[in-house]
Amino acid sequence: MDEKTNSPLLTNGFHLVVDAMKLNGLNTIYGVAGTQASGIRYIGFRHEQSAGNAAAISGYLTQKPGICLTVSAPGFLNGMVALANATTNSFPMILISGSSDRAIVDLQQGDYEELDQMNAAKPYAKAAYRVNRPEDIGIGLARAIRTAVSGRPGGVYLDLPAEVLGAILDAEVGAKSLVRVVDAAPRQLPAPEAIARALDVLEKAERPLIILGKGAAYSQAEADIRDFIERTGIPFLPMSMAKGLLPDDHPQSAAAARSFALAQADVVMLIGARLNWLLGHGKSPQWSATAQFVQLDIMPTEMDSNRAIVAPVVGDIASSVSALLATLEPYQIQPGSAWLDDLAQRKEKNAKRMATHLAAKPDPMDFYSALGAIKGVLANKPEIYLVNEGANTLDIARNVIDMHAPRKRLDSGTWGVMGIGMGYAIGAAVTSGKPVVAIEGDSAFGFSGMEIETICRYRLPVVTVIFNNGGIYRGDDVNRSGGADPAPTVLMKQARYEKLIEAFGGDGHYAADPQSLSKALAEALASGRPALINCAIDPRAGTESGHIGNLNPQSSIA
Ligand code: ADP
Ligand code: TPW
Ligand code: MG
Repeated sequence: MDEKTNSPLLTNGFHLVVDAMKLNGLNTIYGVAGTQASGIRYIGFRHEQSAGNAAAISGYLTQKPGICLTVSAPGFLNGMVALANATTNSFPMILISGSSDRAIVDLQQGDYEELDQMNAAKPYAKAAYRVNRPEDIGIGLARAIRTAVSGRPGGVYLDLPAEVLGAILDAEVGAKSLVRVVDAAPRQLPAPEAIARALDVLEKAERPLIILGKGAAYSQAEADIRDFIERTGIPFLPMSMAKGLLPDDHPQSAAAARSFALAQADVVMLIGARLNWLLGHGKSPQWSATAQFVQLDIMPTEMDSNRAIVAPVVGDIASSVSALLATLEPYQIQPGSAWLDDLAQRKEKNAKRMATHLAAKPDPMDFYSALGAIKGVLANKPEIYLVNEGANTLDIARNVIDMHAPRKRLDSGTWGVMGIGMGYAIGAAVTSGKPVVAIEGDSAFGFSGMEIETICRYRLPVVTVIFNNGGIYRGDDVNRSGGADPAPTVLMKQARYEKLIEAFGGDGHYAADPQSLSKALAEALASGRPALINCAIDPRAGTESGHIGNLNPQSSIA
């Protein structure tokens, strides 16, 4: 009640959404054309896809769903790419979109921004819900939060019709309708027999190998994971976003002997990593046909998805690893010494090859010489986030740049998608307040490049390094179709990308050799200001599709 007028205090649907968010510890909205509300930080983007990507990565980093808010139809669809990508990568996020009058939408009578959004979202989201009454906003958001973070995390769509958002109701009634979610992602304990089975299999292994995936990184169980790896002595391989879970220079890392380790391992333990295309589906020739697989995952149906799993451990990774540790004592797990020697030899050989690549000083720079410079600058800065997308720029940076802390490497992920760059960089900077370096292929950058303005507007400590090789994969292809147009994969090599950020008051740099690149990056990081380094890379240096040229469609006719 308002004491002066003796009439009830009122609220509306939008404010209820905000209050429901705050009640659940969600304090940031990423979106385009937002409405202000006290106590909520609103980050306004130039495109919904980047807003959605920022929300998704904040979900990955914090274990709380990132919130993206869009307008209906086109704004919703722009955000959907990010929601689908979040679901594919198991990142918790909620896309909230306003929607038009359903009476008109459902009869397709042509409303402003008409689209049947909920049904459009369903196939690409973990779940899609609609709130049809303002008093259901609280329960609707609670349901969205729980769905996003429990079990395998993912993207949830929450449809809010304009009339619900605009509805007026008694503030007290509204407040009472809100729901605080208790234990949104409950622990899921593995069965004791599953733990014993896994340890039995590991005990019999001669050449065991542990693969760490981004599910392991998400679960924030790195202390126990490290303990388990060190106590068993089993070599490990991190998937790209699991780099840094244990430092890349850990003596048990088999990363420098990756192909050898996959092909030779006789028992493989997957911790929060799927046997998808990124692991050759677990099949030969990449893997031994007789290797046995142990898998830790929260999703029961992930087991046997590509290859038989002899010891499935279904549970959350923190609980599962902790149970493994608690039960480890009587087991004699000991990788064979021949295995460790073989791996060490391979590592040394490959490390020498890498050192030669990095030491070469080609002019113009190739990917290795540029990345060598960046590696040097980042070596003692474990707190820095590294965002990475492109083809060669992605594949080679993943191998060259060591990570020393968990959840610092954010990249194209399960889809190998382009366009996450600036959104992830902004999400990481906003969530953590820490500096971000985004290493971007010149093509990859273009997908979210306008968000450079967002970075400057919010004065975020993001340094974007563009690997400008003048194209997609390479910059030297020629047009073979007969016309005067450039080849389809060619981009403007002479483009002065650094001028883009200068237009918005950020610092632009151009680097054509490793020394200038090191200097520019060190300066940019020291300043804490938004910066962009246009890095000249030899257009002849890359290969088609980077390291996955073998996945391109093959045809016997040219
Ligand atoms: P990568 O790409 O790094 O190999 P994936 O995204 O393929 O990793 O696999 C991540 C896996 O981790 C998914 O199968 C997902 O179900 C699982 N996962 C995510 N969070 C957890 C968790 N907290 N506990 C257990 N498993 C999890
Ligand atoms: C949404 C296909 C894969 S890699 C790539 C594209 C367009 C760009 C590679 O060029 P870049 O890197 O970034 O300059 P480099 O170092 O090799 O020159 N659309 C989407 N996602 C993907 N993956 C593509 C297209 C693709
Ligand atoms: Mg390129």
